[in-house]
Amino acid sequence: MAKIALITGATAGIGEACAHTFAREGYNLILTGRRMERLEALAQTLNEKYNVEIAVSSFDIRSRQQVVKSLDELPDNWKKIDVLVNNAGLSQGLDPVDKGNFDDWDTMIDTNIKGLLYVSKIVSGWMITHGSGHIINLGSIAGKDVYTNGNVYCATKHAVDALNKGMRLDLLPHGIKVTAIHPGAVETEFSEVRFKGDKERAKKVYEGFEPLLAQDIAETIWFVASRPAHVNINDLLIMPTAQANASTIFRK
Ligand code: NDP
Ligand code: 8X3
Repeated sequence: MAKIALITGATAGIGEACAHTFAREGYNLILTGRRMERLEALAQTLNEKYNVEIAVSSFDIRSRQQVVKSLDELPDNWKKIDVLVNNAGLSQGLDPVDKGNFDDWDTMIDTNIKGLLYVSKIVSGWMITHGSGHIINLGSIAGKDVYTNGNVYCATKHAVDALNKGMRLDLLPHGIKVTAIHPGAVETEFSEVRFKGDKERAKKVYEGFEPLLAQDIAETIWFVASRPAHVNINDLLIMPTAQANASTIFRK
């Protein structure tokens, strides 16, 4: 029987690349995100290309009610999840703390921390019932380090780092693997979302150096997910060659 992966935030960037990679490897997939039309188009592409089964579920991960209802509604045979990729996340704004926007802070905290927790609680419960599973959390270099004006986004990713360690401890007796992947700059829709649709400003973030691609992270996540049963990669930091830490990028 094919294995199942649930990937949150599969409508763009790293999540979408993970969907392609896991489908290529023969996984059936549950893909989530708010943009249903993108989920449906991706499901059709993957189904045709790789002949795998795809379930899509559209919900706002910030809403506890939507998360619980949407996951609960999945048919029972889709609830034996082998891999959960906790990928949905975002940044909003890049301002010093005195100029930060309360709504942006709520959005980042509700998405990156609380949304990840809602999904993890439900899916880890299913994994415990089935006696196996692997949770892969998308942290960031921003969860290891802090950069100017990154304040709240960095705090949310530090929280993911802590939750990754906490989940690893809590799920250890159940044989469930837990991993955090911490990328540096990856060119996706991330900066466009951070700068609220300002494409020019977003493009500048990746000028003068070669950023990571979503596919680089997807292949790394696949490597982590495909280790033998006795091997767990707890924590992995992956950077563009031109980036040393959160705030030092060598630009030509
Ligand atoms: P993208 O903006 O390209 O993709 C983000 C995904 O998250 C989308 O599929 C989006 O779906 C989903 N998402 C955002 N908010 C919500 C929400 N409220 N409910 C449900 N889904 C949501 O960004 P990336 O692919 O770059 O980011 C993926 C993860 O990687 C994030 O956790 C990010 O913090 C992390 N990361 C990114 C780095 C980078 O440089 N790009 C570096 C380090 C970490 P939709 O809008 O359809 O809901
Ligand atoms: C996304 C990368 O450097 O913008 O987590 O925080 S960064």
